[in-house]
Amino acid sequence: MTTLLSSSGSPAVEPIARLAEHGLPAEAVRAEIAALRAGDHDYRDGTVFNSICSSPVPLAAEVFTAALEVNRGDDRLFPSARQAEAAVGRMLGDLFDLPDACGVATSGGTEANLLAVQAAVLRWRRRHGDRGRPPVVLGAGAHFSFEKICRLLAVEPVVARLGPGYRVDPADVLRKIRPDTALVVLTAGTSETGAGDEIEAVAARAAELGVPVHVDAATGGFLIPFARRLGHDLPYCGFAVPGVISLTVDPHKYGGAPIPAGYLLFRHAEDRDALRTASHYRGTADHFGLLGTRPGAGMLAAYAALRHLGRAGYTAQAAELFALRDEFLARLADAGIAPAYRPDLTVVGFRDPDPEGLLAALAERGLIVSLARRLGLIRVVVHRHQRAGQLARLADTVAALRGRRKG
Ligand code: 0PR
Repeated sequence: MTTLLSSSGSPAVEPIARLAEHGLPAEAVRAEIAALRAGDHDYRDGTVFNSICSSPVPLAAEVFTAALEVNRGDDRLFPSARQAEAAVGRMLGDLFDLPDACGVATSGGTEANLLAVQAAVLRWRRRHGDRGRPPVVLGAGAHFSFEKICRLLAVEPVVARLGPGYRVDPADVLRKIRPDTALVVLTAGTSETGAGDEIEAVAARAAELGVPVHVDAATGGFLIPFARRLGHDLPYCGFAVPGVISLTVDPHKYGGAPIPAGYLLFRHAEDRDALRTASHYRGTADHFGLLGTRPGAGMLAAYAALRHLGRAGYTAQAAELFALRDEFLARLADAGIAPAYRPDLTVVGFRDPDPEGLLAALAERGLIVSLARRLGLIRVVVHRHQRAGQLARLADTVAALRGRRKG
């Protein structure tokens, strides 16, 4: 097989144009896969600074690979996955102060957010009928999954502006609520800046107005409760506030579980039940999510991560991540680089006169950071796969590149 060199300098496999009549020996296929994967980054190699996902805890990886055939879409064959899903739901419900948790395992945050909005739309339609686009108030920091969701569900997005620290401005959210608002979406840890919206300030008042709140804690769900336990002054995230009716949390982000593992929790069983689809076969479970055939391995592995780490394990992880973040911020400060905001969680952002140029120069050195385009910020995500030395090297490289430009 021929390998070419792609523009990024990594080997690229020659495009395969057809399905060959005769299959290749396993060794040849392995070689092709190795060539395909040669361009991939390894979380451990000190180059990945853009990702909210990481390598799973080893036990969760072991459980996942041993359960490759488990189809969550057929719980007569694989009752283990249903049981794992229910147990994960109860553990997450407990974490977010919802003792009678009722939820749905999902492929990740996008599907969980979609189902949350769909439940709100169904509720709205019952009250307002089949015509019109249900208005959904979203912070300007909401994840782009909501763009897809608004399009798919014909929902009208009403965007509230951001306040200090890139958290949504609670007063603007409340101003944007109308009598027919179907849902307010708040984010507990945005993907761009890690900002944790002030849920209590908004949800209690929204509840008085009769408007339900969905919390997208896909990114912050495995950080905020533990950071608060460590004494960090972060807004509460959970169901103890009236008005919060659903919450997205992704074990495959900071939960130590492999992809795919997302979860949507509902306060009221009727919201989940509104999403029910019966299968055509007797004895096969009803579906609440979007996907049919789906890996049971995801929930078995998430179960393993949650049981193995426990509250103490996640608290220790949060402590380590915040220490790494603070060392990184100190190293940037030594080089005269100030963050654009005081980070709530593990996402550090700073400005640069030529962000595109900086991004490209870092990529040339194999270092992957992101540019949060709508905010014009260079974005560095601190995660469990990094070591302090790797973040220090990144800070030094950024400083050197900026120095060179000035000189
Ligand atoms: N909500 C929030 C707050 C998120 O951060 C994300 C994903 C989602 C919803 C959607 O979740 P799924 O992607 O699981 O459907 N946040 C990451 C992001 O957009 C996803 C990601 C992760 C992208 C790792 C790149 C990467 O390397 O940054």
